[in-house]
Amino acid sequence: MDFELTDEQKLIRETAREFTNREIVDRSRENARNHHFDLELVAKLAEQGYLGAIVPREYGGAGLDYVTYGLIVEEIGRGDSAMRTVVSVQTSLVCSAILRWGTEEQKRHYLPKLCSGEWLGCFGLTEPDTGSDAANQKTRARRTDDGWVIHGSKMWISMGDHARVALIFAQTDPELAHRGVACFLVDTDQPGFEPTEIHGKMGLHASDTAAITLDDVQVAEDGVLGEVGDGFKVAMSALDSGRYSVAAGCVGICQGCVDESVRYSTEREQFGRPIASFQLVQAMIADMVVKADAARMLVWRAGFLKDAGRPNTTETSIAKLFATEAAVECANTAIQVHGGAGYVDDHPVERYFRDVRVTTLYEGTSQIQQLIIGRAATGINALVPS
Ligand code: COS
Repeated sequence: MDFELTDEQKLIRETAREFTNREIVDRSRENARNHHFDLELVAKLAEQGYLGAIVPREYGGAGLDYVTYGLIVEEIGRGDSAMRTVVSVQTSLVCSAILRWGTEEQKRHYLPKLCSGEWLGCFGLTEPDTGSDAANQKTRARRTDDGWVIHGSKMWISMGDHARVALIFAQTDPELAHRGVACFLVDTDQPGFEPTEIHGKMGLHASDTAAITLDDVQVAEDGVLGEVGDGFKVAMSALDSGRYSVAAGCVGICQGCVDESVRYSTEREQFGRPIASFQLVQAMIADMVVKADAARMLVWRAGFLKDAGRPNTTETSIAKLFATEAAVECANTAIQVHGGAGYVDDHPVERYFRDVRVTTLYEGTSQIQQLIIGRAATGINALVPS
């Protein structure tokens, strides 16, 4: 399995594995039970360099490649998807967008603070009425004498309640459709920026998920990320990184399901022997092993392409589609292996099952990934009426 990985990558993976086992695994159940967004643990992630892994050192990051970043995210995803979400949003959605589209001044202003964890960031693309159809932003930005004023609302925003800086996508000219969208770096202390925590989620109880209203929030002229009109591309390119990160986290869930199921089935006895000795149980475990391996290979491929600077949007969607669906199935199967014991949170599989469900929804549903893959395969954009 480790072909192509360098010694350094293996070492970094081992360190992330030990860190996850030592710092994350034990806290994850209590944090989920208490709906606790664990800022202390976020600080430890930052200390390890996991919040800006792909950001060059000159901007305060760890300067790692995408494959290595994926290995780290897999380990954290095995430990706790709520913490993995922090890493994905901060690194892939926020830092990667600033790195790719920011001016030198913006990079120097934001990236060191985001990498050190001093500031958290959030990614405000989704709105109450704008999910898959991301170009159709209802949030409006209008020019003023010295900048912009933003009005609208955002929905399902991870870290919306704790972020110090928010990337907010808004329409500047509805006639231009996606070419009128701009991305703004919004200071969340600004009057009119109001996050509200969303309650009642199925999973990710230890994650901060918020709705945000923007009531004429002011942004200075230099608060635009990229050019006005580039906003949709900023979002799509950030999602190329975000989807990769979600996929890597889901490889971690698949692997966690394998590990927990092997452990439980070799200890648990029925009919006078460990249940792991029954062929039907082995079939379930084999199915999870195959899914974990296949998902990992797809994530690695996407990572290699990113590191080589080659186009990877389709391969990233393939990895995201496969890994998230595989993780949903693995979590379900792992509970089956555990029987009644898997139905309570004494075992991580209960949390895997609840936490994994959102991964086929956020950062582009499975159906959006299928459209992207189908478009690449056929050359036909199913979203454009023929
Ligand atoms: N990187 C950079 N630019 C990209 C891009 C990418 N990965 N993908 C598309 N673009 C650009 C295109 O090149 C095109 O540019 P031009 O205006 O110069 O032609 C523009 O963006 C529009 O692209 P496209 O025609 O592909 O857009 P569509 O509206 O057909 O499709 C989908 C867009 C459906 C793929 C998109 O809306 C999407 O991903 N939706 C899901 C949104 C999502 O994931 N939301 C969850 C957010 S949770 S954080």
